[in-house]
Amino acid sequence: MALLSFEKKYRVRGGTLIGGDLFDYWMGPFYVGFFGVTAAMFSALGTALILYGAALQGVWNPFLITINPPDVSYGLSMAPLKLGGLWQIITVCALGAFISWALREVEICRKLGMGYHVPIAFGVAIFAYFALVVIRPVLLGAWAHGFPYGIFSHLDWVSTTGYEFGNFHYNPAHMIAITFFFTTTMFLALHGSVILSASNPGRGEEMKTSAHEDTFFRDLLGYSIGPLGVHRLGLFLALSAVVFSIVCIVIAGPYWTEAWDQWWLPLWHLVEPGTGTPSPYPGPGM
Ligand code: 07D
Ligand code: 07D
Repeated sequence: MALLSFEKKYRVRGGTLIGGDLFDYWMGPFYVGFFGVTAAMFSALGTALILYGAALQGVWNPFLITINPPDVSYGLSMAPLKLGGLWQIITVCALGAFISWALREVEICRKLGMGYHVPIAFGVAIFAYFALVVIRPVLLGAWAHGFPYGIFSHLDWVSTTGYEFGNFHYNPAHMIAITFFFTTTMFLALHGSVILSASNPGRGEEMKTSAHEDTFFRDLLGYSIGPLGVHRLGLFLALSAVVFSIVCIVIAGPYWTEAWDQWWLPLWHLVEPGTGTPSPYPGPGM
């Protein structure tokens, strides 16, 4: 079915979560919906407040604009606008915009009678942001632990927070998250390349289908996960990467306050577990 007539067939009323027919229409190719309107409002307010913060800061270089969270002395209370209050309101706007966007995705899924995989996947990313700017700061007792909103300043936060725990690479959940991220890119490269190799042949050559793709991997590895399975696996790997990222940052501070390499020492019997004193006997392999 041609794309335009397809769109006509599936652009139907209904499936909204709230407000019935209100905003149940399209603007050009975009579905509006109640949550499209709230997303636009939250983004506009958040962006305006970032620009206001930039004006207060007197800096217009996009790399250097930064909206910082309040000082640790404000704990979990509201701070004055110019001393972190802006960061607090922008955080609400960001969460409002991201959640609206996810709910707009849900409405589109409902209209099309599709599964909710896309909004669920985006929901996991939103949860990572929520963990960084709400869950961890609340567990640590101050909004000051959220990250600043700036292109360079948020990199400084990642670096400083990492070094607060010595070598952050020794955080076990960070290791698992990184392994999932690396595996995701490797599997996406394998999937993308096998699809292109089969379905985008040279001029005059015949297009191959999933039978060839499956056979390639059976010849190579003895097993092919199949056309549906590879997408399940991809989604699982990508979401696991983010879930373990959430774990790695939420445990850093609320659960573990020392350098992360210390976490491993009892395991290798280099120190007496729980005492921090060197073990009288050498660990395995020493
Ligand atoms: C490609 C989809 C498109 C999205 C893009 C991002 C904005 C921000 C804001 C001027 C993959 C659009 C950016 C709207 C403009 C202002 C105030 C997604 C794609 C193109 N980071 N981060 C970037 C965000 C965190 C880290 C780039 C957001 C954590 C490191 C971009 C968030 C930690 C590096 C950016 C967020 C962290 C980056 C490219 C939210 C741990 C880089 C992002 C809301 C997760 C890289 C200069 C990208 C870079 C980079 C945005 C959170 C670490 C500016 C919106 C606190 C180490 N981050 N980031 O392509 O070049 O994502 O930085 O949580 O090296 Mg970041
Ligand atoms: C939070 C983004 C959410 C985005 C949303 C959408 C818009 C709209 C509009 C385009 C989670 C925003 C959308 C704004 C855009 C338009 C139109 C994603 C989020 C909702 N690390 N590390 C991670 C690696 C080191 C440290 C995660 C690698 C050092 C800290 C991941 C290395 C030290 C934190 C990761 C490395 C250190 C992390 C990030 C290598 C620093 C975190 C991915 C090879 C000295 C963060 C939850 C993620 C985390 C995190 C990877 C090194 C510190 C696993 C590969 C040793 C403090 N690191 N890291 O979570 O877990 O995405 O966040 O060296 O906080 Mg690390």
